[in-house]
Amino acid sequence: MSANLLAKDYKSDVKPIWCPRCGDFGFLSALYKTFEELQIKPHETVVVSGIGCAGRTPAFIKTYGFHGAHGRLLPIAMGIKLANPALKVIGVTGDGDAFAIGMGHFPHAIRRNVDMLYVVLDNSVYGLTKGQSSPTTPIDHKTATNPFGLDETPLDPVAIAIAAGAGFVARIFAGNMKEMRQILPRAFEYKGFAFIHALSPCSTFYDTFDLYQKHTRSLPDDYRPDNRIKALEYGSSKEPIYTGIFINERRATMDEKYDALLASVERNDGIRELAIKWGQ
Ligand SMILES: Cc1ncc(C[n+]2csc(CCOP(=O)(O)OP(=O)(O)O)c2C)c(N)n1
Ligand code: SF4
Repeated sequence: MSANLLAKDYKSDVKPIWCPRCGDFGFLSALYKTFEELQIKPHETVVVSGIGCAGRTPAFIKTYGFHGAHGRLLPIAMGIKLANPALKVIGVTGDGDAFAIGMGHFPHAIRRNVDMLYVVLDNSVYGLTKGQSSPTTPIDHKTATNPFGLDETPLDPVAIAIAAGAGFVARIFAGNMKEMRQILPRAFEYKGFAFIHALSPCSTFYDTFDLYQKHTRSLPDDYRPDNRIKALEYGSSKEPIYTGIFINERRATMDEKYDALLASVERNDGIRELAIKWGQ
C-alpha cells in the first residue's frame, strides 16, 4: 500500500454480496472514504462484527477483522481493546445481533466506556435469515414471524444509549452520504464508546428507503450535544426522525480507568478515592 491511502485501498478482495440497493452499501462507502480522510492505518485497526448481513462487513475491509459469534461483538471488541489498547476498534453489526441476542452487553460496554466505535446498521428486520422481526421492527409491521402484524413495542436504540450514559451518540441515514461524511470522522476521533445508530434499509425484506428519505431531518444548526434531556427529546422524536450527534461528552475510558487503578494500587490509595476522582 502507498503512503497516501485512497478509499479503494481499504477495499478487500472480497466483494460485498449484499442485495442491490441494500443500505449497507452506502454506509460501507462512507466508511472507506472516512478511512481515506483520516488516513486510518490498516495494521492498527480491527473491524469486529456479529452475525447477519451487516455482520459481513469486516470481510470487505482491508484491516484486521473479526467476524464473531451472534450477539457477541461487544465482549470480543472489549477483549481486543484490553489486549492491545493501541488498536482502533470498530464494531459493525445489525439490529437483531445488537439489540436482541446481544442487547445484554450494550449498557455494560457503555458503563465501562470501552474506547471503540460501535455502528449498528438498523434495517428493523433480520435480513440474513429472511426478514423476521427484530427489536426495532415497528408495531403492526407484518413479517415472516408475525404474519398478522407485530404486537411488541420497538426499542429506541438512541434513547437507550443516551439514558445508559454513552458519551457519544449519533444517528445517520445510509442514504445521506454528505451527513455520514460529517459524522463518521467525529465518531472516529471521539475518545471513548461512540455509538452510531445507522438507518440502513433492507431493500429485499423491508424497504424503508423512501420513508427515511422523507422523514429524516438533520438536527437544528443551534443544537448543542451537551444536554441529555434535550438529546432524549430529539433522539426519540419519530416525526421527524432526527439525524446528527445527540451527545458528545468526554469521560474516562475503560483503559484510562484501568491505568489509574493500577497506579492507585501501587500507591495503595484504594478505590474510593478513584471513584471521587472520576466523579462517579
Ligand atoms: C446463536 C445464533 N442464533 C441464531 C442465528 C441465526 N441468525 C443469523 S443472523 C441473525 C439475525 C440477523 O439480523 P440482524 O442482526 O438485524 O442483521 P441483518 O442480517 O439484518 O443485517 C440470526 C437470528 C445464529 N447465527 N446464531
Ligand atoms: S437481505 Fe436485506 S440486509 Fe441483507 S443484504 Fe439483502 S437488502 Fe441487505
